[in-house]
Amino acid sequence: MGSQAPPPGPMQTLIFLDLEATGLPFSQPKVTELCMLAVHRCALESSPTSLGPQPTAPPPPRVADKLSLCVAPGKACSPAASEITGLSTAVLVGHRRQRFDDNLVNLLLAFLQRQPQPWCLVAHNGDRYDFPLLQAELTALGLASALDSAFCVDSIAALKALERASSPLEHGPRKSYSLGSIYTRLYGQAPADSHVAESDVLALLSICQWKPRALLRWVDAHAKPFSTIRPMYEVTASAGTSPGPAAVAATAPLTSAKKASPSLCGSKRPETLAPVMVSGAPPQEGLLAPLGLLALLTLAVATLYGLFLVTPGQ
Ligand code: DCM
Ligand code: MG
Repeated sequence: MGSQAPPPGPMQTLIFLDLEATGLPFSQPKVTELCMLAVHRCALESSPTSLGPQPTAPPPPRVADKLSLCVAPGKACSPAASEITGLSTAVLVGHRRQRFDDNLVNLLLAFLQRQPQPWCLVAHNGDRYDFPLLQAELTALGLASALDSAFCVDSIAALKALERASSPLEHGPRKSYSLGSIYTRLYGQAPADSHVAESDVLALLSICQWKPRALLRWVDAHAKPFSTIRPMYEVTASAGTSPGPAAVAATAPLTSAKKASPSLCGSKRPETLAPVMVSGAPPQEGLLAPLGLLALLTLAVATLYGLFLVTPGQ
């Protein structure tokens, strides 16, 4: 947002968002599951503040809209992503799930348009993962500005601020700000079904209900336009509704972001990098031809030398 842009004013709807995908940012992931849960700010304004050292997780607001979709990613899931999410490309295709296409974007927009504006997307580690990934999927469809009227905040930053404000004198060991760790710290038990988009969204909503009015104040002060989010990786926009694998020409990542390190995000570990292939051929293939030639030459020289030795008169 430029310095002239007017402040957006209080966010009317908070859209809690979680994406599951084929892997971590350096693998240029594609979405496998998306969940959005929309609540009006009044639901949080009237939500009771959690009391005591170990409150129980508050129930979600009775009035909330929810959209949860599985998506065929069009590329393989990493083993780690499949393991934690329970989703694989084969299963998603087997269940005839559709790609992240313009129908899905229309569905998202129709869902958003039912909510009073301004809308603020809230995602845990959203600045490094969910927002740039969503922007990459939109950009691949040539719809980079589809969510330009939305705002967004990362709940990791929000919860850090809220926890620090609640115990400013605490100087313990570095805390983890993974969704599971915050939830467990606040409510004394682990959230259910981590890495299922809907469950993660519900856990996210719960931690945001810990101090709901302080959270709203923080969101109003820190909401930034979604248009400021750069795609996670460079994509060539495709025309048409269902891009095949070739239509999304992913190149170098635009952000150095990765899903938060273990200290920030508990179980989130970077994957091992796949070996780099040059022009589609394994790197050792190029060495085999000269080595073979060398071996043949050595054999020929040795044979000639042997013949020379056994030739009578030499
Ligand atoms: N992810 C991963 N490996 C991890 C953690 C996460 O590949 N160890 C990817 C796949 C998940 C996505 O990040 O679908 C989103 O993670 P989360 O479920 O925490 O939102
Ligand atoms: Mg998740």
